Amino acid sequence: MARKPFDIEEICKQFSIKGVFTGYEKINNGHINSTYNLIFDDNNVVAKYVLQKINTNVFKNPDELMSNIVAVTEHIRKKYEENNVDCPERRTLSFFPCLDGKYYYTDKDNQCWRLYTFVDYVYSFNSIDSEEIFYNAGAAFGEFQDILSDFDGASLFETIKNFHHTASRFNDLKKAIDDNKANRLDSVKDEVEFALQREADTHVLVDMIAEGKLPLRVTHNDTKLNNILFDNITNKGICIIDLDTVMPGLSLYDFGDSIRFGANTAAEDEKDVSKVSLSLSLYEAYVNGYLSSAKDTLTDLEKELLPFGAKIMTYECGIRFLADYLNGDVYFKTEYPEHNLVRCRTQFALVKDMEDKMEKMMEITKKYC
Ligand code: ADP
Ligand code: GN1
Ligand code: MG
Repeated sequence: MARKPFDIEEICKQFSIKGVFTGYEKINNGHINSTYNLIFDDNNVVAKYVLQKINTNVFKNPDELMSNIVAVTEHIRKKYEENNVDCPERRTLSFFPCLDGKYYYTDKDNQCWRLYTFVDYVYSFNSIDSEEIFYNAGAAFGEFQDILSDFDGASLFETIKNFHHTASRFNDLKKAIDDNKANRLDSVKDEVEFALQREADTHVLVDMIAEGKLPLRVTHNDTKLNNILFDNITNKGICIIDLDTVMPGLSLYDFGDSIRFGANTAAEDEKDVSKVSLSLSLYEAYVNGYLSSAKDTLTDLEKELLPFGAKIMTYECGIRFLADYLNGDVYFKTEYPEHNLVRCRTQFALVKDMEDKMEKMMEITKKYC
């Protein structure tokens, strides 16, 4: 564990928290923010917090971002308290205001920081092969959507414009192809062809929203497995984190993104694409878990489109990685020059496998509707 880095200690002093800072640990899970677990000594009792540097290149308006997050977490906490659910304080994050009352602190280098409760006795996954845990993940995201069903979506700011507007993401890719900023186009001809062949798919959901066929709900929009904290003892998903993109959206986005990440037999950045496939048993476990808590809320059309949601979210993520590769890796954190391309290839391999398994996915889904 690292000891007392000057800047982190200084930042913590801006928030009203008790105890003496003793050390921190960097968490390297996400692609966007920078996260640190902090350890404090509060009269010989260990107190833990999470400090996160907000990526303001991605989230350009931290006031709007934090306003969304504080409102959503307060709503969730209140609901659990009203229903007398055990340990409501472990079931959603609590953010600390800093001395000027804002929920983030801007340091001298113009970096924005937020501080919130560390949830103890939990674990999170970057990959999974347990159907039971993936069932629990589905149940947790289904419950998250359910608990926000009476939250007024109109009060939320759009923290990233057109975040899951797949047709708009497709246009971003076309622009990245035209600009060819990083001079990498020649090396990605196959991937570009794969993406362009599926343009028609990019309009399906946005057209249905425009026609009023699919309801906008308050959704998480980034339902990766590592955005759930699982309780050490019960193995249930106890707390949904990474709330930056909670906005009005489709249930299909949340369902689809979970499948994209969690039901892949390989990691998102596996270099050997022959290892990539959709695990039908994990798919089934998630559908079962998700529908166990969200079945009564979803319309028939939403349920019918769940398999397509999984495919389109995987495709969308693939084109975002490809566009970022062409743009010179300006959005997602990368560890080596081809990282975004490797990620794009796994996503496209998974899309292909889902296309081959689409009928099977539809059959499985029907069983739980
Ligand atoms: P990013 O936006 O970079 O994905 P996250 O908010 O998802 O950042 O946090 C990254 C990781 O840090 C999570 O996957 C989880 O393992 C851990 N983490 C984040 N917040 C907490 C918390 N409050 N309690 C315990 N662990 C946490
Ligand atoms: C990012 O922050 P993180 O790592 O949970 C991204 C998601 C992508 C995901 C791909 C705000 O999620 O949209 O699906 O990477 N988040 C943002 O792994 O762009
Ligand atoms: Mg995350």
